Amino acid sequence: MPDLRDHPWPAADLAQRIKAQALALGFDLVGIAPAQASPELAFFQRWLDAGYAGEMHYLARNRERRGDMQQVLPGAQSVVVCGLNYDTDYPYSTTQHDPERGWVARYAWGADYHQVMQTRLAALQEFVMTLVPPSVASKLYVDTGPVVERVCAKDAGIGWFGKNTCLLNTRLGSWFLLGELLLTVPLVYDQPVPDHCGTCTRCLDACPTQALLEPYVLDARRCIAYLTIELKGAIPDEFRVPIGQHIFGCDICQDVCPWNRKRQVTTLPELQPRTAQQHPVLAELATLTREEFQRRFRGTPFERSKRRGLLRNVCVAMGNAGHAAFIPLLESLLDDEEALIREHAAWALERLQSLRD
Ligand code: B12
Ligand code: SF4
Ligand code: SF4
Repeated sequence: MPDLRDHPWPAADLAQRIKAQALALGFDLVGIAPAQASPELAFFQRWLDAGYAGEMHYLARNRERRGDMQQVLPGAQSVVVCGLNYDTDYPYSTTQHDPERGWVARYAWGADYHQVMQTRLAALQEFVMTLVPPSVASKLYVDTGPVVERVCAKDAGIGWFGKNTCLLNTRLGSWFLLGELLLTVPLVYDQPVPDHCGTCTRCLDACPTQALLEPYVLDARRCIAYLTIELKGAIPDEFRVPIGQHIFGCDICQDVCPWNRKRQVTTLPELQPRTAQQHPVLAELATLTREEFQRRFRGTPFERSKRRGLLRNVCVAMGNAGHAAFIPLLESLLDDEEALIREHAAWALERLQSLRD
């Protein structure tokens, strides 16, 4: 058998083979961009300067690297961007109003997507390495790397920036996650696609916390996804009522998007909803000990908020649900070991009282 690495492929053939393999590995979208500074990266720097990142200090810590792929992988020439559909055949948050349950963002209903994406990207990386000379370097990232992923994906022709800041694709709407493979080899590149938001402003109008300050600008400090997952301390008072029964993330600005009406669901077993995560019973979550939390949520996106963050959110949701049956549970949380949970339980009891008056 000849070693393919002795016979490097022409850029166009190589690009085609990489894309075909990405699809064979289960990705739903794939595109390739040159690893160069994109004009949209200027927005990222301005966004940080405006303070919209809140406590997500990791974004500012390596801001130069995020703006320059050469610092991430010296000699980088190409970025292969892969998208994974995570939509499943279940209703949108905007149609669900069960006072007994909390609402969880769609991406968090199954296994932790970082793992799901990483396994496939690593397989793609291995495949590419069988086709290129051994001197070619590569790096893969999903979410947590120093890469502004939506910008790479836009450059790779995967979709356009929606006014809700999500990347949208005509076939999948915005229900897809992103991962990248950086390579020090030139490939044939895709072209960005045109904007399809037009005059629509549904996402801006629907956001309950006015986190979308204007089209394409999200103040994370106001976003329910940030408040329920990334924020470690107390949820500012002004957002507790608008959060409603969201206990982990938020999809409202995607649920109302006309591009998400056409549903194409994933068959990947890892991303199928697990009942314990999808629409959990608030009363069950309120009584979880630290050990029970770990057992129930190991390997899931909930590990990020920890018990402390989740129960803080559960208190807020119970207060907003206006359900008198929650009173004894909230009263017992007034004695929780975590001051954060005690404070939010007290707020929720007051809120329930005010709803009954
Ligand atoms: C920090 C972060 C967050 C923060 C801030 C989100 C935000 N909009 O900035 C919070 C916690 C709020 C969040 C929430 C969510 N996130 Co998030 N998040 C990230 C992360 C780690 C960095 C994003 C970032 O750099 N933000 C800073 C802003 C400035 O960058 P940006 O959002 O990419 O915005 C670009 C455009 O808006 C454009 N732009 C800005 N202004 C303008 C103006 C004009 C005119 C134009 C044309 C363009 C433009 O340039 C910006 C870049 O410079 C990425 C992973 C990554 N490493 O990139 C995931 C990521 C963006 N998140 C993702 C997801 C799935 C979500 C949620 C749906 C999860 C949920 N349901 O709770 C929500 C969606 C909320 C929303 N409407 O964006 C996916 C997005 C997939 C997609 N199809 O778009 C990513 C890519 C993770 C992944 N690997 O799949 N997230
Ligand atoms: S995720 Fe929710 S809170 Fe954040 S911008 Fe969208 S609608 Fe607003
Ligand atoms: S709701 Fe409308 S404006 Fe917002 S992202 Fe979708 S199409 Fe664009």
